[in-house]
Amino acid sequence: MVPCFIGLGSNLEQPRQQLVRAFSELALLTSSKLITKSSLYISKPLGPQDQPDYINAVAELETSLPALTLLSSMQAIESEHQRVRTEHWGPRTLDLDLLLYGQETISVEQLKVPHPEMVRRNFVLYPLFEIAPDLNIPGLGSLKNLLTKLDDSDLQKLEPDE
Ligand code: A4P
Ligand code: MG
Repeated sequence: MVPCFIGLGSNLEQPRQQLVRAFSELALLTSSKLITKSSLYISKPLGPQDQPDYINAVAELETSLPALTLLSSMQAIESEHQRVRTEHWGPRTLDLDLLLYGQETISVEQLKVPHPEMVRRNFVLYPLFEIAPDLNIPGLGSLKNLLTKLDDSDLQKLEPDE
């Protein structure tokens, strides 16, 4: 089994419900086990600003699926959420990004791992740190160190009963 981390994001159609549902769908993936879920975080949109705030979170999965098969399964979950792809970095009901696949570096057309944008995104690194503080990002060093370069001023952690 390979430990993997998946970033979840939504800013349309009841984003919190989208993420809660996505966590349970990830838990049902074949040949995989959902290990941990981070808290949910409210974040300001990166990219076009004329869109609602996002809810973001990270999940840890153990899987024996090959990385590209895992990606297809994640895209199938996105489709079930009626995700319609419009503008780049535009609003979406559900976005699932494969952040890390063990300690592998993957660079094929459909899949880049570690996710190339993750180290610049506080809404990815803070939830990741919450569930895996000792993580190493292949080619980029310790998560702890990467986190010192990103502030969390526009990020708000949601407590479970909020
Ligand atoms: N792809 C390559 N590598 C990966 C990977 N590691 N994980 C390919 C997932 N997919 C990967 O993705 C386009 C293609 O990326 C896929 O076909 C896959 O083969 P997409 O999700 O269809 O396209 P997109 O969302 O328009 O672009 P992109 O670059 O994926 O957008 P991002 O990076 O996901 O950003 N602001 C806040 N606060 N929170 C957010 O979550 N998200 C975005 C979207 C913008 N602003 C945000 C947030
Ligand atoms: Mg994406």
